[in-house]
Amino acid sequence: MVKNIIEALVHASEKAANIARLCRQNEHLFPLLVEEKSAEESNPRFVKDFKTLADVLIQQTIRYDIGNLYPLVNIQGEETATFTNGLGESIDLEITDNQENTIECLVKILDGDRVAAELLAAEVHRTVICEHGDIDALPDLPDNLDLSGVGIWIDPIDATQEYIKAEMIRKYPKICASGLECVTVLIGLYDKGNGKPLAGIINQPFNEKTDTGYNSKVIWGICMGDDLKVTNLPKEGGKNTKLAVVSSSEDEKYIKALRDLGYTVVFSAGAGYKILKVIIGDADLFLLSKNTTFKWDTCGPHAILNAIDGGLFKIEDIIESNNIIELDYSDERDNSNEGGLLALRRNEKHILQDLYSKK
Ligand code: 2IP
Ligand code: CA
Repeated sequence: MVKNIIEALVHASEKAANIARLCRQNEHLFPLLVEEKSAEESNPRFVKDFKTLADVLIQQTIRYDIGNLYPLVNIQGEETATFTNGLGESIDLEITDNQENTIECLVKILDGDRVAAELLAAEVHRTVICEHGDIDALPDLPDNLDLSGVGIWIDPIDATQEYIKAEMIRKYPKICASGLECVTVLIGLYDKGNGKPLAGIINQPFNEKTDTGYNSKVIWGICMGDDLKVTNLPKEGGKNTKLAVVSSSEDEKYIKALRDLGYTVVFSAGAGYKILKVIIGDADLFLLSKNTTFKWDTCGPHAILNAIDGGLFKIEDIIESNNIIELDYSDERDNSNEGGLLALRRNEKHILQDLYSKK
């Protein structure tokens, strides 16, 4: 019996991390993940994109597990659940309580690869209790929390390219430029009425190498009004680093502005990972001027930032009109975070002013 929906989501994030690790570590599944065959050389009936299958499988598993416990909550994710195989058949990856059905569905998608289907289905139907993330510290949620008024955004595997390539480059002691460390599972809960993020989980499946594989790092945060702001982060918020993390494709103009303000600019992959670095205090800010993130990338991390009195702001509004507007999740027609973003760990509005003055 779980304490509340946040605990259920933490366990779901760990099941997602287990599936992500299995696909990389299992000798039968790993070749499927890395061998992206060209259209000519691949068997036309074979699922072309195993990494998308891993993504969809994780998303549908979280949907099923959480939907079972909390049927009122609206759950959305980055992926759609339909695959079209080489025969032109559309197959919906649907999870039910019947493991055999999951196997048969996966066998169809995987063109008869029963070994892979059974391995994946076993993980999907496993009961997972997350041992990371200090679940005992989860608070009670407000009695009046109406679950029909909340939505969930899932990014099953953020930084998919890093997940496939896995080439780790570490330029700063605590920040990777690329590699498996940049991969995260992101889950966010938001208020459908006002669009504010309410709670978030970041699970980093490849955080710590062990003798047998990897362990997760799990960070959660809850921000429900001024009275309930809780995370599992250490109380001490860390010192200022004067480090700014940005995407390797960031505009020169913004990089220069940050350097002029005295920041060391560190390039790194993964939207979720970069916000995580800000949350845990390895960087002071993350700036992204392009519209290349989506609600599933930011909802969960944003809630954790709010829980520590940081924020996620639209960079375009700051630069153009000195307007400080937080991202919100209310408009369900438009999933992209238009106008870029700036993630701040603390309520240090002077950084926004400084950037405005550099426009
Ligand atoms: C991506 C992923 C990329 C990121 C991009 C996201 O999500 O996090 O790494 O770009 O914004 O949408 P960058 O690494 O340049 O910041 P996904 O991997 O889920 O497509
Ligand atoms: Ca993503």
